[in-house]
Amino acid sequence: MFCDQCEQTAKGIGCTVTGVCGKDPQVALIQDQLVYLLRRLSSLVEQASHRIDTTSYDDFIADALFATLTNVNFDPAALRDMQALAFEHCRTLAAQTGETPDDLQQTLDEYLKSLPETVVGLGAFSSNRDADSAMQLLLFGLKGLCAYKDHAARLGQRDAELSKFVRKALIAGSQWDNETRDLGGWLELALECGKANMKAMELLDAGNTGHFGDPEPSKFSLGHRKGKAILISGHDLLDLEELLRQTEGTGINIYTHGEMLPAHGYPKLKAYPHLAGNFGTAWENQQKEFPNFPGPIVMTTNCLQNPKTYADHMFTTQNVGWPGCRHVHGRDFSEVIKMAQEMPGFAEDEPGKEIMTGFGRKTMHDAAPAILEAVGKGQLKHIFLVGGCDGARPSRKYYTEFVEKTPRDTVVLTLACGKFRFYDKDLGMLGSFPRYMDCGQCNDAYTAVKTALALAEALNCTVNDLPLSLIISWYEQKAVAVLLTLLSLGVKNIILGPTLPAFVSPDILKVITEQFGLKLMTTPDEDLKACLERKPEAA
Ligand code: FSO
Ligand code: SF4
Repeated sequence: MFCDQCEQTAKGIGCTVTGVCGKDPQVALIQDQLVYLLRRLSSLVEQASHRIDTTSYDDFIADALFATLTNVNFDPAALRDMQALAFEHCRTLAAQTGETPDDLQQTLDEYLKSLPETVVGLGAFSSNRDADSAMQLLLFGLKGLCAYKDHAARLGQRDAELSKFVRKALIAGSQWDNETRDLGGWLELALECGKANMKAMELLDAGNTGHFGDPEPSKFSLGHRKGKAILISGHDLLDLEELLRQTEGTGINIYTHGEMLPAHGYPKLKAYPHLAGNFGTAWENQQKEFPNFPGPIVMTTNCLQNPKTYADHMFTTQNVGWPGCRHVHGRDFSEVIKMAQEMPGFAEDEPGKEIMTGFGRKTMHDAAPAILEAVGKGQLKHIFLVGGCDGARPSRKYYTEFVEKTPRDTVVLTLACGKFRFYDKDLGMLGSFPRYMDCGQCNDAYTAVKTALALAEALNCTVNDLPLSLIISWYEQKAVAVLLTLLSLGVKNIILGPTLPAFVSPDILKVITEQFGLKLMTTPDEDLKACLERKPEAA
């Protein structure tokens, strides 16, 4: 196997023996083959799009590509089912044209055996390191985009142009060793992926706020209540809503974990009195924290880790999978609820610290005039966006230190699971603003971008002229998609950490650093100083 798609890739080069994440060579191969099948399917869907409604195929492509993202699906049987469905879709569409091409006249096994070596593991690269690297940047950004697109579609939000872009990018990737594009062409496509990802995040924002209301600043507890309990993690708020609905009146309390934390800011979700609080911290601490939870655990998306000691009461939903874990079909949580009733639950009430979330797009938009006034009066000197993924690397303590060291006349916006590095620190207030404002999940980078654009527009300047610095932590491919979005919007001087992606070649890194001023994190002190001393571009 060869996989270098995430930040924890082995030796900073690639996982070749087995994945640091727990993905084994068999699963890696099935996922790579699935990506290839999705490329093949994309070209057939693109042809068919001129004569039929391709929505269901486009939904499938996003859903299946999402399953190949880091820490989503480790179940060979479930992934094989997706391969079979992809192949079946290919044959159905080909048959409609009246002439089935030779490759699709084989069985799936024959077809997979005939795939070129370059497909399997992407380890067999072409001779052009830069084109390979740009192609990976595009594919990984596309995986992140498809995660958001898939969530949005589950909430009824779709966009035909976005689907068309996904097809185009997948088709382009299947021609990458034919030198169809030069490096500039590939990078252009990667930035186009960033723009398309902005659309995907916008759709997801519309889906989430349309269903659950606009997030509002809200407190939630890190403690727990006496009684039966279910823990739910991941990003799928619809799964959470359905679980809340099905447990109403049962006496079972529901606790969020990881990226489900921002649910506490959504009016329709926090209205359920048995949404009791948040348990645990970021995804990488699951194996340490989950054995202490006295009820079943539901994983709705990444980041799933090997449930070594608790697989018997771990459930997965949607396109998430771990072999041996029970899977919830059609949002029917009855098995989870039954297990919660049989498990001990919490023996005692334990009040915990209260934390804030819910600084969503509308709240931030409404706060823009006050932010501008505070900036104008010199009361608010700088806004830091410290957000992105968390991960296991010890150097990530940088983010805790960075936030702790931010001066008192600055505020910190955050999003995604990177917040767990500092979410329980008391940063106090700056005038009427809390100094710590949680905008939500990783897809709520949309909120941060919209806020920055609104501030820039009001001041008649660019985002790069604002007293704003972006300190981004990355781990998996959604962060790659968000980074591409920021670059596509011309956002400069981002500080990225904890390491640079292994798949970025020196030449591509040179382009990105020269054009966008992207920097690798150094020390909290050095980076803070540089952010605070940076002069606006227009000055
Ligand atoms: Fe984190 Fe995992 Fe949301 Fe990612 S839980 S690392 S960017 O999947 O998606 O922030
Ligand atoms: Fe390795 Fe990350 Fe790929 Fe898992 S997803 S195999 S940890 S590079």
